[in-house]
Amino acid sequence: MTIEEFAYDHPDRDVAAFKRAVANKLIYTVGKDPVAASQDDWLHATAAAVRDQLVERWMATTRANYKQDLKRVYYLSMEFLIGRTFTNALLALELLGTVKQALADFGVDIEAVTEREPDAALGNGGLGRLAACFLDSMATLGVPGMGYGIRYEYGMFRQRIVDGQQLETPDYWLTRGNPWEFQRPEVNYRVRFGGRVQKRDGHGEPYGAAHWVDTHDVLAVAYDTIIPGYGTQATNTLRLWSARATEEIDLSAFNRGNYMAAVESKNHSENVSRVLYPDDSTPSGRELRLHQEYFFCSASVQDLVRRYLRTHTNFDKLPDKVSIHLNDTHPVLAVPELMRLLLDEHNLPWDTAWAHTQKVFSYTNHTLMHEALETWPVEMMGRILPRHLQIIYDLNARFLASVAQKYGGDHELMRRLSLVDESGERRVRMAYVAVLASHSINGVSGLHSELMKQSIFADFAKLFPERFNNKTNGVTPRRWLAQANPPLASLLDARIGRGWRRDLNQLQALKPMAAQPPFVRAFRHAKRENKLRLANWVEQHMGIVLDTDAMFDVQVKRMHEYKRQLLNVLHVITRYHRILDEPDAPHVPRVVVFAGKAASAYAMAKMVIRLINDVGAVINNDERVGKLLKVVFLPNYSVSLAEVIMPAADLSEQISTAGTEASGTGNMKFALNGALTIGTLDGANVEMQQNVGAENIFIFGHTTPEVADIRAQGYQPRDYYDNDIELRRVLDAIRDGEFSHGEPARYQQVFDTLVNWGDNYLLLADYASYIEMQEKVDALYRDSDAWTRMAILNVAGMGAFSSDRTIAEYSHDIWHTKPVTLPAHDIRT
Ligand code: 4GP
Repeated sequence: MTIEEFAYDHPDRDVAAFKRAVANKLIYTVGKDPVAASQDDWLHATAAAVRDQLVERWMATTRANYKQDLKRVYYLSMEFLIGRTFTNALLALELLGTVKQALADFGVDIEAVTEREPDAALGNGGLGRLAACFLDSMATLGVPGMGYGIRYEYGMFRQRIVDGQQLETPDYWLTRGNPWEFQRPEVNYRVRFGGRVQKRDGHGEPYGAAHWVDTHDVLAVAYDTIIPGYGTQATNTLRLWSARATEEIDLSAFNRGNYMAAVESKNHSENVSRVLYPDDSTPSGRELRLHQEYFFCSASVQDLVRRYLRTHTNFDKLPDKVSIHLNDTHPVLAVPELMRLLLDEHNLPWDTAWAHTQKVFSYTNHTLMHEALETWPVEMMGRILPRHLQIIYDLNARFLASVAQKYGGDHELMRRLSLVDESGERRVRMAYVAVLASHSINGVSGLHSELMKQSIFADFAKLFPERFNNKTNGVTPRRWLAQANPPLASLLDARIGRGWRRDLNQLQALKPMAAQPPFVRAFRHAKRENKLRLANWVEQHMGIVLDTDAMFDVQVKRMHEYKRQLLNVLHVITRYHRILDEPDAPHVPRVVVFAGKAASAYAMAKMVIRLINDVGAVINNDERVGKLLKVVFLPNYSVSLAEVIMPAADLSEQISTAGTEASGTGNMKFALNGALTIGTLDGANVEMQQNVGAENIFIFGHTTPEVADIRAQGYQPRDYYDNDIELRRVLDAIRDGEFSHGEPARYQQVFDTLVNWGDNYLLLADYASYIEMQEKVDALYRDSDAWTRMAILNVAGMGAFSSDRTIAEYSHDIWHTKPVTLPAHDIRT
């Protein structure tokens, strides 16, 4: 069903020619006889044939970028959560139908082949997936951009659920090779660690140039992936760095029979790009993380400076030709690294180097969560990156001197603004380095950008108000609608044309169609197909049969207390109790779907996963409940699984405590695929409400200022427990082992967290309004036409949430880039 309906290739595409190309690749590149080829072999052969076509565009774009001497944007990110590439590439090339037919002629099913491709899961969550959407939009808009990151050998861990609990296993995604990347052994840079700093003769102190000596070096080797634009020839590059030892094995140790010692140093060096760092709540491996951050920053900055110097003889034009964007603080070491190169290697005076640096850098903040705001112990940084620490000190001294000049000796202010936190173990505040070095600092939704100015950067926002701005996130409609949702995509194509792929505002044309019964039916039919697809997935992978008439109520995202999956569980249990109490009442059947990974060291998040599974086990096996309620936790949430889940949702749960979710992007993907949102006024939900209309979204709960008030007045969660009988029954059920019979005390801690230990994220304060809103959701679902009309109006209102809009704003307001000019491409839009 899916791919067939979606195929829309040029009629003159030559299936026979493509077959020859694939057969050639299979035989001469993969080295397999077609009669013996596995699905993986077909995938590799087909990918190689498809890649050839991308390469032509790629080279044309690169040539044009050089010729037009355009300003380039370097998007530095520790994470790129790309997912699969195969279908995305076929859609970009408008080759899906051709390839499907070519493979079918060989007796090969394209969907089976597609399923063999592993996800490139080089990211933890929203921040990494946003980076991937941005690459897609930059290419589509012709922004001369390049992503820089790390080629982790092991991406995001695979999650298995065993006895209801999360089990992490390594994700070795490169087992069968990666057909999309080009290794560039000749593009390599020496990245230095440790050692010590010597003053350089003839340069004045302070702020002079220096020699960094006696270092331990690691090589960064480039791997390039092509990022095709949609409906354009423009094609960009994602360059990922892999660590190589500068010296191969120690042969003398090897000859002495000491095999472990022979490879030890090599392994040590190459560990730098081995594993994606789990995330900030894991204390272990901090030092490795610092190595990773510097490793990719140094290689990237060396690379972009080298590229600049290919066409320039001095640095005067650097700010006109180069923009470096910091995706959160993880790449902040690029700041002192650029300064080091300009000062120590290219002999620029400090003031010139710093002026260039400030014009080149811009920074996006993605979270206000305290634990995610990076700081590095001065001791550690001094040991691993002594020259960079020195540069940061010099920056700080100059900065604080200028503050003192302006505000007199306000020591308290200086203490707050200092790049170094002196309050305990001395630590470098990486976000402050980013703010000081950047001409633009943005948050990722209107609300978040405001809160950012009022909270973590309050003092800086007063000093440099002109630097702060907002860029609300977006998602790429190519992957998140065209690719993920063929039934809806082909319906839209038939009714409003194909242009929405590049101009999502065209979805507005759907508005009047919400009143047309045939369209409403067709829309519902598309949703049904998607629900069936998800139900099949669940049956195949989990053996649970879902009723596709039931409302699919979905919460998928990282597991975190602030995202409040636990509040959703409280609602589920409330429903369960109501069904048991009143078996004959007209309950609306629901399937409650969860998916998401918990950081391995985050005990509470893991406990919530277990609770969801335990609650599911009880409810799903309770005959009294039957079809009225099912609870499923889908294992190993990933980009490719999200592509199955998002289109199938009726209800999207975006229920974080107001003021905690920077933006959210899942919220956008769901609404774009025709789910209705139940959510708080948090992150981009606020702007979604404005765009789809307050009457078309289920908003509940306390607002950000109300949350602040409740906290200021001394929040007492126990009052809610004492005064709300239904809530009390739910919490008691958790505490008393209703869902953990063998071990009644298993969830005592969950109970205590909410009732006795302060309920940090105000679940109990929002419970009543959440339940009330869920009742309204049920009432609407009973009227399936009204529900579908509202879903259509949601899709119609999502034009603003394309990452093309976001990137156009970054490009215009922050990077000041012009698109590359290429011959018009003949894709029909
Ligand atoms: C996430 C934020 O939590 C999410 O609200 C936002 O939509 C996303 O970034 C993209 O801006 N942050 C992270 C992180 O993923 O690691 O801090």
